[in-house]
Amino acid sequence: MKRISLTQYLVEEQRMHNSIPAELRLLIEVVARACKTISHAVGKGALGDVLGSAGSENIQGEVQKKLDILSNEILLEANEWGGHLAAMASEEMESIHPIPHRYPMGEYMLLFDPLDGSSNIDVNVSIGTIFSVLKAPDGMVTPTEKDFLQPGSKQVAAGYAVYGPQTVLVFTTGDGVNCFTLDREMGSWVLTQKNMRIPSETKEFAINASNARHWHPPVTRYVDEMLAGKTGPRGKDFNMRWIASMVADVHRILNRGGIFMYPADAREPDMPGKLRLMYEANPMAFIIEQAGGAATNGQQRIMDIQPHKLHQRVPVFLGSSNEVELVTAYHKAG
Ligand code: P6P
Repeated sequence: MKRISLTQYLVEEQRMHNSIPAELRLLIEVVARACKTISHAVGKGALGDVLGSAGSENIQGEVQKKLDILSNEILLEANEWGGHLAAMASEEMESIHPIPHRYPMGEYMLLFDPLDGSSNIDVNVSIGTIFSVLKAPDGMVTPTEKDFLQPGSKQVAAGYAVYGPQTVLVFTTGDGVNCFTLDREMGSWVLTQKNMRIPSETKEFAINASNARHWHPPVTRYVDEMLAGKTGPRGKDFNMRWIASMVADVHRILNRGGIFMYPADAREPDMPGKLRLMYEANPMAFIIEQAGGAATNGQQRIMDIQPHKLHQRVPVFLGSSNEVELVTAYHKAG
């Protein structure tokens, strides 16, 4: 494939499909540059005094790592001056972050999990950044949390970066999914995979199996049938992976198929799973569907869910369409 830069890709997409207006192109380039900065900070590890906990908790009641806070600040500072955004929202901040009055407001709203997979930071396992882009409602003057509460089907762009053996940036603007690899010597993002497609069949599933005793019956049925292997009802053997970094599990599934599951379970009856709808499930669902996969909460398409709260959680089943359809059918059968 011809190696082209992120900027050339965005300019050519706009020229050919008129799908990436200038402000959206600026947004994507600014987020990509912020991910490059985060990758550099993450890569320093113990040499950069960035490991360990920050001694604070986020809105989710989770201990914040130093890199969680640093990554959040990098994304805020990178995006507030460009005039492309009206406001931002982050897993690491309780309320939304309007653009400071000293800067012009734009028509987009950016949501992100600045560093997903934090429990893996200190042990050098792949982590990443997830982002989602919505349009500000027409006529909005002062952004409020309510303006963010749009279903995932309203997203105009979504993407993630994985800080792993390679640093990659994967995103969609609604016209397929492309992957860019960071050329660390040149400091540039280079197109390395075009129009990624997820196989509809798979032999690999991802779930935290230590929670098996807490699962609801449809999940237990679905996983047990896979564990029964060739002689069981599925008639084939399955493999399991669980990296505990959603970005890394999703990137593997985009590349070779699979199903990722974080279901609700009996541990917290009032908590519908662990993952957040607005800046984890929705962006990943957009990417997965754009690559030919499926994403549901066990009952309905994730991108059809009408949000009620900025940090609400949702059960997640996403990946190879045939598998997502089967586990969703088991939920509907009860
Ligand atoms: P568990 C990371 O903390 C995260 O939000 C996702 O990236 C990951 O898939 C999941 O939680 C891991 O959760 O319960 O297995 O540690």
